[in-house]
Amino acid sequence: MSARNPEYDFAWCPGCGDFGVRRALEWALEDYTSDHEIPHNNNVIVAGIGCSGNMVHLLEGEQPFGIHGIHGRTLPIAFGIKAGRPELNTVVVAGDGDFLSIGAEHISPAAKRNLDITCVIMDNGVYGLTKGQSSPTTAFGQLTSSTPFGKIEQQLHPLKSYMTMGVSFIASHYSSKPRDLAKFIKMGMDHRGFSIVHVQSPCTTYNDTYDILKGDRKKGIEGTAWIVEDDHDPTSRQAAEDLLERPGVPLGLIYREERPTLEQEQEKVRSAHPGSSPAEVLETYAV
Ligand SMILES: Cc1ncc(C[n+]2csc(CCOP(=O)(O)OP(=O)(O)O)c2C)c(N)n1
Ligand code: SF4
Ligand SMILES: [Mg+2]
Repeated sequence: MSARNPEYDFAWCPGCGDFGVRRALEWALEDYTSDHEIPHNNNVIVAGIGCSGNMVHLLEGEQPFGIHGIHGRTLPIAFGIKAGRPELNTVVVAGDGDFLSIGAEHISPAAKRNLDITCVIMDNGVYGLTKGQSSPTTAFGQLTSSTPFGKIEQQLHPLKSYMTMGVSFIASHYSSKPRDLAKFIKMGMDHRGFSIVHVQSPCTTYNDTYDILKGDRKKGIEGTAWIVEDDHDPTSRQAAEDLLERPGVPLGLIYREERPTLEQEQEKVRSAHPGSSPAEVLETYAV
């Protein structure tokens, strides 16, 4: 897909956080495309299945290539794209259910490979498209359509999980700040390696967390989102881990590590073993 389908009729609910993420992604793509002087269709968006996955059809302006894939399988699809066309700027867009539940098994291998892609994860703490079931990021005890007596599993901390799995770029942000969010998505695209921008993107229909995140003085609610201080050193693993021990939702760059990408490692092997035929390569397995 590289052009909009005029007959595509999906619409997000009014106030859905995904609108802000879409705006941010459009800005980030524009910046990346002009900075790197590449044509728009050198960007590829790989979408999961969920309200968030519809992002790929709803982007405004010049269209990147897009694949609306399989629930939970954005990362294998992105891996295939990079294997065939490593020069493409490949961006995964997926929801918390898609990425962190059915798709979770793919995160660690992609992180270990340092696959050079950017993931924009829209976390609304619920399965929006299928009508509000609990997801890994739903709070403990929360009532949802699949947990009518309260969720009995602990809530996942995605940012800590990403750190543990060895993701080389981790940012956390919020859909209501699209300008700032765009900067972090662009930084993720510029980062050579596996980057995740984890975005709080509230679902106004099944899990409206705007007040919880922003706070509301009149209702006596203190916001849980806080901006990462300028003196945070994202290159320090210890500093990132300490930061993630603080309660609430940090907004900013948590961690960044420069290390070779999968492609660079493959290149090292290729140049050390030039011209090996498939038969020669298979022979090495027999030893
Ligand atoms: C293999 C498979 N399992 C389950 C589904 C049903 N399904 C579609 S979307 C979805 C959950 C979506 O939640 P999330 O990824 O958080 O996206 P959101 O709608 O909240 O943006 C599920 C379970 C499916 N389409 N395919
Ligand atoms: S159900 Fe929730 S996530 Fe889906 S479009 Fe509506 S507000 Fe957005
Ligand atoms: Mg969701």
